[in-house]
Amino acid sequence: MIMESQKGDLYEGESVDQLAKRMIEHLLKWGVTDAFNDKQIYTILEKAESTLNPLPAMLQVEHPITIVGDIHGQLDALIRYFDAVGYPPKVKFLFLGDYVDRGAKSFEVSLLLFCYKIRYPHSVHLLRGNHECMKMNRLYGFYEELARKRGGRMWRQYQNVFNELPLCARVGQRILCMHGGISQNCNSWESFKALKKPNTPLTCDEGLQVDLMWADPTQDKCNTFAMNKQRAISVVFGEKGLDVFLKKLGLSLIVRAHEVSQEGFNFLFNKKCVTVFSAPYYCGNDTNCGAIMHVSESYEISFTVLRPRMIATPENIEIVKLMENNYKGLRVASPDPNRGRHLQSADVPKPTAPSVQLVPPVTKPVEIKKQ
Ligand SMILES: [Mn+2]
Repeated sequence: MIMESQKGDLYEGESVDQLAKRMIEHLLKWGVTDAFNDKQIYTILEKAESTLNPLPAMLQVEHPITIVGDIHGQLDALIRYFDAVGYPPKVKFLFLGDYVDRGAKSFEVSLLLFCYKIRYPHSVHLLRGNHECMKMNRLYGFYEELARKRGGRMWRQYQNVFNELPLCARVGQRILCMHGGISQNCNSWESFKALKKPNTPLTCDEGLQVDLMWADPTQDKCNTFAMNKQRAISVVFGEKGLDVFLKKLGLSLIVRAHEVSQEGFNFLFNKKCVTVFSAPYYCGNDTNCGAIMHVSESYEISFTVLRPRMIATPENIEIVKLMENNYKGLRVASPDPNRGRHLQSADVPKPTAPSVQLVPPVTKPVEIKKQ
């Protein structure tokens, strides 16, 4: 205890920005927060809350930008992406939520992202996933992790930060990003402008906000919207539903996360919807890649893919072989499977490239205040 108070005292008087800088460096180097006492963590959480608080539920961000899907506490994967493509603020990032639960380092992942948000509010944008809701992260790992590492009171303060996360972001004027999907409760930009960030478990579960965090696309017969039976919440949306939505809002592409994808990304509906999932080897028992998506200045889309990091042992040799087999068909060989694998533009399906080839907006895009 004496040690801890000395550590706090040692840095008495340092600014929140200096503290955030030090925390980023420590997390990147050691992957833990042991050098920081609870008071310092609360300082970061309160600053994150006050930084996010003025933001509307829908952000306007500009490209070039790199979009990151579910991370789920996989700190090493997040750092591998940064290593492969660059760190904030040099590279601008939009995160689509689900920072916590499932993986072992939800605390460290969320803290690292909050520190980046505090230091570079215009280069790091954070959206809310369904796991940044109390009823989810109470049950799927984050609560236990934090109770073990810091105590249950800090988990409560975390909910105050999560409540301030925006729900969606428009990139330029052609792309809309969210964690889950689209909603039949949305007919215009006015719906988005009127949208409030939900701050109770009840308001997380209703209207447009629940679909933004929970909805899934479906290739089934459902052509518009139907109940999302698999998740027992929100909706599934089909191509026709998406077409109407895109047309009404003058958009070309929806980027969402929320579902595991074998290659880390997955296009649907004639490249009008893409899923980006960034946690490779999800939960330790899935053999999926993780990917992040780059949107260039001219709306060209490309991906950086991470293969799951897995070391063969006598116990898991069969699954390692299976994984290797799965990735045979991938388009580019990776010189180092544990580093980012950059697909060349020729190898990447081009959903929306270049901007002139995008489906032209039918309605005139509405100006939305930049963040
Ligand atoms: Mn999710």
